Parts: sequence; C-alpha cells; structure tokens
Amino acid sequence: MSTKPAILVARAVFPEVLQRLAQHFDVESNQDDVLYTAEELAQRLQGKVGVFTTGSERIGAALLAQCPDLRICANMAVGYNNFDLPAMTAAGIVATNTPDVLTETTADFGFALLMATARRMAESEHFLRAGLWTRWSYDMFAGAEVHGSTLGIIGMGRIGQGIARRGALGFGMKVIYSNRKPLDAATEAACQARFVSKTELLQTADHVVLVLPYSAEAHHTIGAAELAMMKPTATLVNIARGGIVDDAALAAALRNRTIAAAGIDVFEGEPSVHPDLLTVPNVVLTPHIASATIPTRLAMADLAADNLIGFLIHGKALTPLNAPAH
Ligand code: 8YV
Repeated sequence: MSTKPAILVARAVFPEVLQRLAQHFDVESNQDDVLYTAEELAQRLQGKVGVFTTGSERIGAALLAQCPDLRICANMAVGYNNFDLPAMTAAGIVATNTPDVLTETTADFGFALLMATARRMAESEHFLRAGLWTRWSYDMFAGAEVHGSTLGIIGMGRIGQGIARRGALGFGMKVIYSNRKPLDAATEAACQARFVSKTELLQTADHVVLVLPYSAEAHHTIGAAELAMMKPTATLVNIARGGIVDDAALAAALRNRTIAAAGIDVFEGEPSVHPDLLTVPNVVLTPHIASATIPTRLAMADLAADNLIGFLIHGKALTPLNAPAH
C-alpha cells in the first residue's frame, strides 16, 4: 500500500503537472474532465488530504462536513468565489489561489477585449462572413476612439493596474478608477490613474472595464441604473466574474443603445449565456478565456501544485488565502 498522502485533482490538467504531483502524492485525477456533481466530489474526496480545484468546484460547509481528512484546497485561479472561505477556515482547511502568474496575460486580454469592442471587430467579422460586404462606405462599422479616450477601471487590483498601465502608457488614455480604497501615491503614479467615485467613473468614462473580485456586495455592480449613467457612446468590458453585471439588463441596454457596445468574457450562470446577449449584435462574447495562454495556464497549474506540495510535504503553502488555527 502507498505511504504517500492521497490527493484529488478534480479537473483535467497538464500531464507534466500530474507527473510532478505523483512524485509526492497518491493522485486520483480526472483527465476525462467530466464535471463532478457535489455528491461525487464528496465521495472522491474520501481519504484525500488535498484537492486541486478550478472555478467549477464549489467548496463549502456541507462538502467539508463530509470530508474529515481534507486539509487543503488549491484553486487553479486567482478568483476564489467557488470557495466559502469562512467555512473553510472554520473547518481548519487551508485555501490557496494563483495570484501574480496570470496578471499580465489577463490584462492583455482585457485590453484586447476593450479594443475589439470599441472597434466593433466581432460585429464586422460576422457581417463579412455572412457575405454582406459589397462596398466600402465612409461610416461602415465606425467605432469608438481608444487612444486618448477616458478609461474607467472598476476594481484596481493587480490586473486593473496592468490594464491602466497599458491604457496610459501605450494609448495615451486618461485613466480613472474606482476601488474600495485609493491606491498608494506611488502605485497611482505608475498607473497614471486618478481615484474617482463609481458614479463619476460611469458618467465620464468612454470605456469601462470591470476587474473587481466577486462578492455578495459586488453582485450586479452594473445593472440598469448604472448602465443608464454611462455615455451612449461608451463601452463596457467584463473580465471579472459573472454576476458582477446584470446580463439581462446589459442585453437590454445594448439593444436600446443605452451604451454603444460591450465585451464580455464571464457570465451569470456560465457556461450558460443569457439568450438575449446572443442576439444583440453590438457585443463581443468570449468563453472565460482571459488567462488562457499555455505558459500562463501552466504557471497557474504549477502554482496550485506547488501549494499542495508546499503545504502537505513541507508544511507551508506558497499563496494561502487563510490561516486556519488547526
Ligand atoms: C481561470 C479566472 O481560468 O483565475 C481566475 O480567477 O477566472 C481564470 O483565470 C478560471 O477561474 C478557472 O479556474
């Protein structure tokens, strides 16, 4: 019988990461990538001391009560709204995430989505593919200016700061941001960003980008009232989490031209997408891929693995989210 500690890797992952984990652990993996139900996850966690999760595995009090051996959940994501952190701390379970390794890649994507949205890339490509392009015209798919415009960032953490730097230094944008609290002066200066209220941001930004973590308070940060505050020429990008935007209200605002366009990578109830978003033309839709480059996904998987090895073998997680007492 193996003397190695037993862990579960709950989703398919890079084979080299599995091999590295197998040097330290007795690994049960899910390379078929069939999503576990809550019951199946609890059953597979019997006898396991650690679990490698992604955003699709919910870890809460009911599950933890069924898994007495579990000591650590390592999420392959910087966001951790799939974790009930207070319940994990109360149960003595260490939670970890993957900060830093995805910051620049995710900021690249946020900026790409902003540009695709402002310059109507998806809408015009659909037009071309449909064989509707018969001649040039002076205002065909005229979009919004990016360079020199006002960029409003809601949620100024690491990724928000990366988007601010791209906008200010690369595109000469005026950057404003709203956040729980202002950044320190040095960080503000590096991002060339100015702290404003959410209302001022919504009323004055030409492009609004959402990069805040999901929490109950952040639910529907952007709903009908907020969309109505935005300029009719403005665009909205959500690379944060589904639920931060009221997707039904957004679809209505896009249809009524309350705002000009949106770029959305994360959805309420994803992978389901609100059917109205699928029928409005002025939206760029992507399937939660902001961190999706192979080097970044590998770095995320490696960090999640290193958290399991660090804690279970060497007694210390690298990027813990909590510090349970036992
Ligand atoms: C992940 C993300 O790909 O890191 C995050 O918070 O949203 C993405 O980078 C996704 O959560 C899967 O774990």
